[in-house]
Amino acid sequence: MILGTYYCIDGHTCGNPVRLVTSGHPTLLGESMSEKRQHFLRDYDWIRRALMFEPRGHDMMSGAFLYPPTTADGDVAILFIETSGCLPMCGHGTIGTVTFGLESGLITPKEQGVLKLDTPAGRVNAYYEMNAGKVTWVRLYNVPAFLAYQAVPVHVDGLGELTVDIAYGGNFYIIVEPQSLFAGVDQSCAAELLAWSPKVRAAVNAQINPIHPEDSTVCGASHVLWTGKPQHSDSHAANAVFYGDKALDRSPCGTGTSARMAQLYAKGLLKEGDTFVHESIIGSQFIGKVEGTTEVAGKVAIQPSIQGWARQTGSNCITVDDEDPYAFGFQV
Ligand code: PYC
Repeated sequence: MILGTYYCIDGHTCGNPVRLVTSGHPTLLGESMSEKRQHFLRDYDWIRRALMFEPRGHDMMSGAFLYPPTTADGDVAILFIETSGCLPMCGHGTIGTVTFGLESGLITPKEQGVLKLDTPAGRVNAYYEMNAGKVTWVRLYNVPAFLAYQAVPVHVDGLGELTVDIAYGGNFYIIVEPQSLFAGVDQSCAAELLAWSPKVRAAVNAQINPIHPEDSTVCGASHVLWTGKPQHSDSHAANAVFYGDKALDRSPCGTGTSARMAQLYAKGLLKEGDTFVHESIIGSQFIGKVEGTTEVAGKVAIQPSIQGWARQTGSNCITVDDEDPYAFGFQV
């Protein structure tokens, strides 16, 4: 029996996949996208697994469903799906979703040039430029980002002692800067990062398990952000973000860049108004900016913005048939 048929626009944001699912949306209960995300996780997570994992997806696969806005002034709501789960917020996913949604006519803005987005993490405004039916760039004003824990010593089995920071930028990030056990990100260390990251994440969550002070459903450090020197002279820094069980983000990671800017701001290394060009493991760039400062539950936070671009690569009609032994995906 066919359990679902999903039309999708496939593409990428600065190299990382975005699969915008345009049909087959389950009806989700709840007032806010955070509540709808909980309902999806409870009853429909099989759709995420079927569309993200092999044989229909792959380790890095990431996507989104569009929903009607959940706020009076919102244009559209986004539910993020990924191999790592159902994220509260995804920066590269937002840039791709906005691009493909506008280009295909699925999203109609109330006001040209800006979209008010309802995401599980909260309001995100996306400014964009469109030329001859193509979106040239998207700049998203993300949810407030903050440094949650600084200089946490953590013992990682098989690796040793690391010192990490934990910052929030729409998801909680474990930030690992170069130190005696880690020389810094470059393309040749991808295999090591894939092997170490799950251990670092498990050790940090066993010790701390961060919880967002305004939404306890946003909890646990889901991503590990390894930092390093950039390849391009116009980038300020490079990073490689690990997510799920086997993924290294090919984009510079929007929520990760927000978390990194919050960490650097808290340490006095960035100030309000500063631009921060962040590079991915493949050399693609996001332009981040500390737009302003605010507070989250009494903690200093920044208002980050992230600019990037996305391209469509094709369209897809995916079926999930319960007679297929791999209907709900697998990982090797
Ligand atoms: O761009 O925020 C992001 C993101 C999260 C996971 C992968 N990319």
